[in-house]
Amino acid sequence: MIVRTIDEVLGSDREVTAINGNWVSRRLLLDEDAMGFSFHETIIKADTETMIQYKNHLEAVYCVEGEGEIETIVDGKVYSIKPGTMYALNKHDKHYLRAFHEDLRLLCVFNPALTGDETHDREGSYPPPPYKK
Ligand code: 9YT
Repeated sequence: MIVRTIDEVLGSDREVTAINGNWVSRRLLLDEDAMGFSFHETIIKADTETMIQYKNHLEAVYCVEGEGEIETIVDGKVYSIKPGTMYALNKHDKHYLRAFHEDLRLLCVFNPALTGDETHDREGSYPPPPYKK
């Protein structure tokens, strides 16, 4: 059994901030926890826009606080995000993530699991997971 609180993650090496400061990710479950996925609470800072495309991962996101939107870049479709909204990037969808005038608080699951300190590269992606024997 793994039991962990957000207070244990805050300020630890499981709390990762985007290079541009747009988000902070508190990684409650990581690859080393051997669940087959990672599980994070992510705060998207108010009044920010972030381009994301997870080429090597699938991600599902559930909003618990704040309001914003995603825009899929291939077709310009805009989807509003508010508490109770879930979106799944099942096609490695390239998108903009925008938080409106308050922080967005999101719960995120990644498959494969993140290993710990990943931050977005210039394409808004994370590197592939390390090869495992
Ligand atoms: C929703 C999203 O992808 N935000 C960027 C950070 C990511 N969720 C993470 O690493 O927790």
